[in-house]
Amino acid sequence: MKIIQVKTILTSPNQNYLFVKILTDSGIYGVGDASLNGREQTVADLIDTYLAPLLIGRDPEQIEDFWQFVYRGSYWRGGNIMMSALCGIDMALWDILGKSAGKPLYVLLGGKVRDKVLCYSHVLGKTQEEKIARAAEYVRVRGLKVIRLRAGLPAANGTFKVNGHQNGPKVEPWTPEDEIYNTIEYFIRIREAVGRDVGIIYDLHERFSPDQAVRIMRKLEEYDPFFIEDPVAPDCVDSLRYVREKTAVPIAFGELYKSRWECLPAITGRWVDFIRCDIIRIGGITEAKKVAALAETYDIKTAWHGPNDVSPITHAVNWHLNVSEYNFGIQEDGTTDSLIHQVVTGGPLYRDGYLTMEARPGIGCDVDEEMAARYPFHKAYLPVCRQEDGSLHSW
Ligand code: CS2
Ligand code: MG
Repeated sequence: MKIIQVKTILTSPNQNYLFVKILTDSGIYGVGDASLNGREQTVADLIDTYLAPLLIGRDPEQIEDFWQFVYRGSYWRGGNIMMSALCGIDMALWDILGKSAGKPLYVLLGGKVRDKVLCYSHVLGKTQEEKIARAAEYVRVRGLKVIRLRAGLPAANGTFKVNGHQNGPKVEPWTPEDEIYNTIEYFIRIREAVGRDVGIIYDLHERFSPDQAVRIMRKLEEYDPFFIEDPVAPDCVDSLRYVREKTAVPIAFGELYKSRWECLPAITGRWVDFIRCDIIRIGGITEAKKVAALAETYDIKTAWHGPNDVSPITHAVNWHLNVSEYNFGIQEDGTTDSLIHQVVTGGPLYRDGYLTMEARPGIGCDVDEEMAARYPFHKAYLPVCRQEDGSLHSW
């Protein structure tokens, strides 16, 4: 089998996505997700200009070799653009392998070790009051066992939108003292609303300094968070260690990591309880199985990033990893946006607190190119945060 064509597909059903389709001379093709919110066009250009020509004529079954060839062979290693591009290709190659073997991806990864994939959903709503009411409803009506929250300053009008703006980033205010207070108050009210048996996750979105994160987490200890997500920025590894040493709250970390080497101190130091890389950002399935194996070695569970700005293809890959990994912890469920399901078919669906998926050979998804063309891509920016004095802060 030989690769004969590599296509990139940009589309925007409510949200921008980038897909990779790799065609072979056998008639089998594979699809992958290379979406990088706010930088989709750049990733597509990298694939079209540099990587696609390297794939033509290659054996699609040499997945590991191509990964190493791109990662090490280009001398300039990694980064978000390169790893997202590599992921789109990596997923498409695994998809081809599964289809040609007639086996679902999870079988290629070692087979099922569980029947159910526990997931958590983000509680949406404009105001805190609305979110508190919704949280209780999610549990009662939708059967969620674990929910996730993020306060969002009232001044920011509840916005934490990921499908950004076309003419430049929207500026959101950031007042840490208000946010610390809000987070603590909001968490306690949610705990009262849903009771003791529901898991509550809180996303701090890498926005706090280590001492601010510790202040929040210590106050929340007695309210039993399932975990606190991304308390500090990943740039300085000592920040995470500082937080870990000062609080007993479980920590999940890693949606901004770009490789297994970036995860390494957090794993070997046991500074996290859950590793939650975004598998697009670390270069796909080939790298995710290595991160999972490293984490297993240190008794750390996985909680792969799964927002709605990655497509159902990635949600499906997450599901295949989840059912075949020994050290699976929980899965973020971002599968609810409906328009994308017109473009990508076959992804997992939410049911009663779990993600379920009908297994088919390969990843099990397909991209409808005609549908994708009906939702033309347009450049969009993620928001930025500025503090009261005008200075920029991590979003
Ligand atoms: C978030 C994401 O799902 C999450 O945990 O942190 O929504 C993140 O903000 C987006 O993926 C950014 O595009
Ligand atoms: Mg997050």
